[in-house]
Amino acid sequence: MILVLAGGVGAARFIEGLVQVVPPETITAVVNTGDDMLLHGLRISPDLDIVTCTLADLIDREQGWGIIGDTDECMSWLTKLGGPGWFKLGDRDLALHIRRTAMLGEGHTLSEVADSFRRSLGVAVRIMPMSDDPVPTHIITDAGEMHFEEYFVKNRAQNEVRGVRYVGVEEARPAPGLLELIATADAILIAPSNPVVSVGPILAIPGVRAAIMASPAPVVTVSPIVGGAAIKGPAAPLMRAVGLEVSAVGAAQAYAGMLDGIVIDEVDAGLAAQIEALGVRVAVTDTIMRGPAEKANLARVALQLAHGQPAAA
Ligand code: FO1
Repeated sequence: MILVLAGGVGAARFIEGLVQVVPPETITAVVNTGDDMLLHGLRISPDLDIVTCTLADLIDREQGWGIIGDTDECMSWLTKLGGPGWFKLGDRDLALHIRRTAMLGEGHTLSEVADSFRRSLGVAVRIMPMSDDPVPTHIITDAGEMHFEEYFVKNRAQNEVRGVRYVGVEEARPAPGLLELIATADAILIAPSNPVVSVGPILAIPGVRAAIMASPAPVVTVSPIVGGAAIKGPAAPLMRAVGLEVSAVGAAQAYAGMLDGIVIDEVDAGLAAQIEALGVRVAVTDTIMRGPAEKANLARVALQLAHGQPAAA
């Protein structure tokens, strides 16, 4: 079984590559829920929905989030009635949040909801949240402390970042079965996601980091930083705020002590020796996931690196 630690868009695209090279039933995605929030009284789980809808081929591919062909009738009425309009929820997308809120209200766990959604949408990859307990990511900025989505979407990542807090993480429990999956995985792949606000929350759940360190499975990541910049999203200011260099070296350092290998982009080939000096194996390939062929190649290279073979880029 291959375990993927996943954020949103980058992780979803990476898993689209993996399903081309190994049977989808052998993959489990453990997804960040630090971006989850309550809006309009509804439970929103952006990364779970992005991974599920991408693998179901229902995602709006231009945005990387939201549902293809969606409309905004409900949203325009919500704002007409004085509701917040900064986080766009399409009519089809709203069905996910309404159904999730209803199921949670009936006593189901978030793990059960995630599993039910992926089965209903025909996704063979197993999808689970990092925890059934809420652990919202807060960004500490010059304008105060705020939820990640408030920083990222509402304020367009304009505030100066001073730090990051995973609220309530000390009391959070790993999702049921997660520690056992870590212990028995054949490989643990850390998707090309933001190390601070996507993978960081997963690793901060008590017991998860220790289980990964104790697992015999090789741990391999794909750098989300190419040529000193994030492929998507606010990785740069967030990495800087926690003292990480915004580079493939910084991406490797984010997982210090647990990483066996990292796949870096061709433009960063010059950093390979510096990363290898940290005791981390390096594979160099094209990491920009433009289409199915690039995604499959990236997945193949990551798996080869995990299993100790030289990369055939
Ligand atoms: N991202 C935006 O930049 N603006 C939005 O209005 C927005 C709405 C949204 C709705 C549902 C969903 O599942 C994701 C949505 N996202 C939106 C993406 C999301 O904010 C982030 O990309 C992830 O949280 C980071 O992985």
